[in-house]
Amino acid sequence: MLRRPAGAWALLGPLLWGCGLALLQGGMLYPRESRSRERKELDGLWSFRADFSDNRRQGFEQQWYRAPLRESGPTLDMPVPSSFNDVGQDGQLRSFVGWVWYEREITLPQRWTEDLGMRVVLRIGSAHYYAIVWVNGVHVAEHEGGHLPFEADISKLVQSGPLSSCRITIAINNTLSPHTLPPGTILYKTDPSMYPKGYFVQNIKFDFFNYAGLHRTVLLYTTPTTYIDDITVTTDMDQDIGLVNYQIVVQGSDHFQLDVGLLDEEGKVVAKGAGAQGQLQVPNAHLWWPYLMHEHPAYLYSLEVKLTAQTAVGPVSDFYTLPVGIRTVAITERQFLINGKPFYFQGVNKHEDADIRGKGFDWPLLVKDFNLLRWLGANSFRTSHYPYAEEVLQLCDRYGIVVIDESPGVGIMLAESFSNVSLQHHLEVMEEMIRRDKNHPAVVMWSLANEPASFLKPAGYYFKTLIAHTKALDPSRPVTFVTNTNYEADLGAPYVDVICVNSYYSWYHDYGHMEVIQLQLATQFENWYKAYQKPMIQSEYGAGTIAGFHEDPPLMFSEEYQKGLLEQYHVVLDQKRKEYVVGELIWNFADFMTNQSPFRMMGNRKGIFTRQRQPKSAAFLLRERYWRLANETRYHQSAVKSQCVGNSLFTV
Ligand code: GCB
Repeated sequence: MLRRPAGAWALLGPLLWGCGLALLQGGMLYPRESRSRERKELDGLWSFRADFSDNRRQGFEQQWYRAPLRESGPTLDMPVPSSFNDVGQDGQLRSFVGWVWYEREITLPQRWTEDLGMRVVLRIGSAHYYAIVWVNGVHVAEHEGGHLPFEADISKLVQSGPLSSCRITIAINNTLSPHTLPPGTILYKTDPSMYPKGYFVQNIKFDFFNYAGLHRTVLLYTTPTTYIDDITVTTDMDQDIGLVNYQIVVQGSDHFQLDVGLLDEEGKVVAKGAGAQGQLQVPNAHLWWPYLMHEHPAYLYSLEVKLTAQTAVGPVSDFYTLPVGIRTVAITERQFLINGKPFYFQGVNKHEDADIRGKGFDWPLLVKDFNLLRWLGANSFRTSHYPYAEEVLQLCDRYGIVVIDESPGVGIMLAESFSNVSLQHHLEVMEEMIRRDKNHPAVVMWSLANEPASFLKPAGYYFKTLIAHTKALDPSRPVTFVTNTNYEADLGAPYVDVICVNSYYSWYHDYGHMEVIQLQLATQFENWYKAYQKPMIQSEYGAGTIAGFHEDPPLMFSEEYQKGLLEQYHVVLDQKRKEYVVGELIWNFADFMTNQSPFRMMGNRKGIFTRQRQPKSAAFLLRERYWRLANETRYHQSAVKSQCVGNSLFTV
């Protein structure tokens, strides 16, 4: 998190980004209620204004954060969480680039403002892309990056006077530069015969709409002033004894006691410990298994942590409960092992994307997506192309859906985006991401980037450094990035644990010629494997398809073509998965919005579901395939049985 005066930031102008962020300090535990913690969600309507002034700096020049936003001009009602782009009728707001301002006035419970033994924290789940936050006109936080949470301790501010009301102002800039993640460039168009004065566009090198706003919950939560700041859990197995290693960081006092207990799903304590770090041993442990790999997948224990401390204001306790899945992850030259058994990623790539709300978090959508995933027989997905909401990973933990957790390193193409400034930011983003997601059993691999220009000379050093750093932060998970570079030219591939390759045979070339797919795909796998002897994942493949378009013989964009193309891929995947291919992830789970272009018809149509989550023919094809693949492993028998005979697919 970057903290520097808002004024200094504003002087840099709206379209440039600062660099050299300081490394984050402290934990980023998901805010859970407990006996010692409360939370107050600030979802709902906020006041909103986009700064359409020429330099986009009027908000800073007039200090819109100093007084209620309505006093400095007209405001709109803006829902949170949501992207701001698609909720209105204004085309200019849809494509707005620069600073937008959000504001919410709230009343705090009296206790929160009076109890000096209480810490009040403001947490912003995601603000895309650069955010500055004020409370009652006082600058409290700045953050770079659109997909990870940040916090500000606002106790002093809310406890300093008689006021129980609190005005939160958040200015957000969605501009992308060569050093942001994802990167982008601002292009000023200066030909006066074609463009008005000052005209500029935001160019991007990625294929999804650059939605912006407060995409996830904004909330306040409390802890005691001496509190559990961070918990790190790793797990292992010794025969049938589950090993849970924990490390706890406490802030606020050096004199405290920590007690931990591990509870099973029945609430029975199965192990106990004390102190800031230790190992819990669980005889006959229930392992966390992926969906369809076991009759009782996704077993979660609860790690209950109790902190007691003596402070100036008396004895203090803090309680935090963390779900824990006991599982191991390992790779060999040809396999991806979960709990020592070969795991095959039969899954999808997703986007956080839907009508109207854009990238705004939405529970009904989330539940629908998980129901579709399980209907499909998918056991995994990649968070293409950025970290998803924490609630998504929580559901993955609960349902056994395995995750390749991807950073926002998408579209790293320019030489400038491999510079030290960019690398430094990417290192910090990996820290933030690992700090947030490290305890999810569902997360089995980190993906650092999607389709970077990894053939450029600086890419070798860039990925070597980034991968080493990621492994140092988390030695327990394999690391990859997703490539579409030729196997001989890729300078980052030597450092990854698993080779993830995207290819679009018979789509972006050899249009309409599905007969070449098998040869080209087999060649792709064989070349990569010969060069690296590492397990491989087909991390993207697919075809654009307009739901309801039918052509037989198949033509591009018809449902028949999408099915036909997938079937050709599956022939080769079925051969190679017996050797070293450990997964296939379809592009994409659902249609999604992109920038406007003659190559995109209302967005990218490679979904096997429409943007409204209705199936295309390919969804049924894939469903048949995924359940058949599941059938071939021996760990899931009862799951498949219930799928075949039961009314509900979700009894597993
Ligand atoms: C890719 C990208 C993905 C695109 C997809 C496509 O290789 O990784 O972001 O959306 O191709 O449909 O072109």
